[in-house]
Amino acid sequence: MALQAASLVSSAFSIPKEGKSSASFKDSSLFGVSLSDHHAKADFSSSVLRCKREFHQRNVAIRAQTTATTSPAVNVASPSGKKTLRKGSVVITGASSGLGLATAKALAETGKWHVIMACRDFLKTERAAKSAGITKENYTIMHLDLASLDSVRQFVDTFKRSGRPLDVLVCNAAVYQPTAKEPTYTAEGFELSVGTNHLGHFLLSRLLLDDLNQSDYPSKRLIIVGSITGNTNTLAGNVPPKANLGDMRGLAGGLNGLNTSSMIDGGDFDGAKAYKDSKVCNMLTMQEFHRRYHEETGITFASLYPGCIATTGLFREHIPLFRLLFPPFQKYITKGYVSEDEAGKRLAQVVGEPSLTKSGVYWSWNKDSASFENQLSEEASDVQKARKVWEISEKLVGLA
Ligand code: LMG
Ligand code: NDP
Ligand code: PMR
Repeated sequence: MALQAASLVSSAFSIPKEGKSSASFKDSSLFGVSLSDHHAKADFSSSVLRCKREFHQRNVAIRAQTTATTSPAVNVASPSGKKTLRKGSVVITGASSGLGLATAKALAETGKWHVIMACRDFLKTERAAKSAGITKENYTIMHLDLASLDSVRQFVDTFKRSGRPLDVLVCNAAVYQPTAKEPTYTAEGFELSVGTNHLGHFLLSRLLLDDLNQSDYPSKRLIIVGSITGNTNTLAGNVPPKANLGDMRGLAGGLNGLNTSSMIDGGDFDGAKAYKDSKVCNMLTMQEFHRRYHEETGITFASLYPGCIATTGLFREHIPLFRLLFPPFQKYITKGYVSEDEAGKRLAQVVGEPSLTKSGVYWSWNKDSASFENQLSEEASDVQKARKVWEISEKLVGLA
């Protein structure tokens, strides 16, 4: 512990050495003091974005006329004869609890969205939707187990056959195994955290990209939930064990723990590190999507850190003492805490807000809950690493 604390303090002080040092601590306020003011930046960028969006909408209108699509018309006539935008159709993985459920609720409440809750436990999800008060006509549950690539393919099939359009895909589900001593594996034999959080979502979003592209909705988006803990340009990202993909020899070997390591960098298994590494992969994947497909498709690719939602099921495998102390620690000491409701509203903004259409952005929120474009760490914004993660991952999931 003493060693960990010492290394935390020393790494905290060495942060500014990293390339984009001005970004240090931007994600949060510490001890109640905001370390930088993002207001001006957020306001400025939103007006730029408005212009961009208007331009983009005109583009979409033109493209929509030339693209054959099975989606229902984007504008539907209301009883008064007035044309209004149809309901958006959004898939959210891991919507049975925590952030995913809160986002589903926030979107459903607007009456503008139909939420497809893509979950591994149907009954749990049904109960969760009911107790969150999401009304029947606003959601559909479809089975998806991200720890099985067969299940991912089956989900994609079922979704396509449902005839629903895909306007926004939110890759939100995750597992975190901070106390596991030995690795466990997905159906295909990938270490569970990276297998579920990254590889499952990688296949899902690759297979659904075309459906997103076919959508005639004014703003179509692919959102992958990232985190501050994968970003070593922040204090939180310097709490050991730190994310580090290294040369990715473990990933290239298939993370199977047999003839290769279960960790991306080839090291010994560490559940907390595997989770943080998986979040780095999520953030790199979002940017690689942006570089490869944004111009051609007009799809907005984004990731985010919604704040520290210290009460969710993510910490279910942590020791009881941690689960007891973590929420007050985040609430009163780091001030990084957000409620599930607030975090759900933040992700719902990234799904539907007209001001958040910029692609390739990692969104965060300041202490007044205003969104701003945050800086990723050097590793999480490394172009070569992003390409390498993409190329290795497509081999592992059978796309290349
Ligand atoms: C570890 O365990 C595992 O060992 C590791 O293998 C890995 O799995 C890891 O990342 C996952 O988890 C976690 C364990 C040790 O955590 C805990 O048990 C609890 C952590 C929660 C932090 C508790 C802080 C205690 C403070 C109590 C506050 C509650 C009351 C608030 C009420 C306020 C009323 C006004 O995790 C640790 O590493 C914890 C280390 C403990 C050090 C305690 C330090 C106090 C916090 C001070 C923060 C200051 C930051 C300093 C930096 C300043 C730089 C400018
Ligand atoms: P929860 O544990 O509450 O939610 C995780 C969801 O993922 C659950 O619905 C869970 O399903 C689902 N899930 C797990 N494994 C699979 C699988 N194999 N197939 C399908 N679904 C699966 O945690 P959070 O709400 O906190 O996490 C949501 C996202 O937010 C994650 O991406 C996390 O990394 C991110 N995040 C969380 C932060 C926090 O402070 N909590 C901070 C930053 C980012 P089930 O209900 O069946 O277990
Ligand atoms: Mg962290 C300074 C702010 C800050 C923020 C915003 C977080 C977020 N954390 C901060 C600081 C600290 N944390 C400090 C100073 C410590 C040492 C006491 C600390 C410890 C800590 C632990 C042990 N924090 C954790 C853990 C976890 O097990 C969580 C984790 O890393 O999961 C991968 C975690 C988190 N801290 C956060 C956030 C958002 C998490 C949840 C992880 C995530 O979803 O990415």
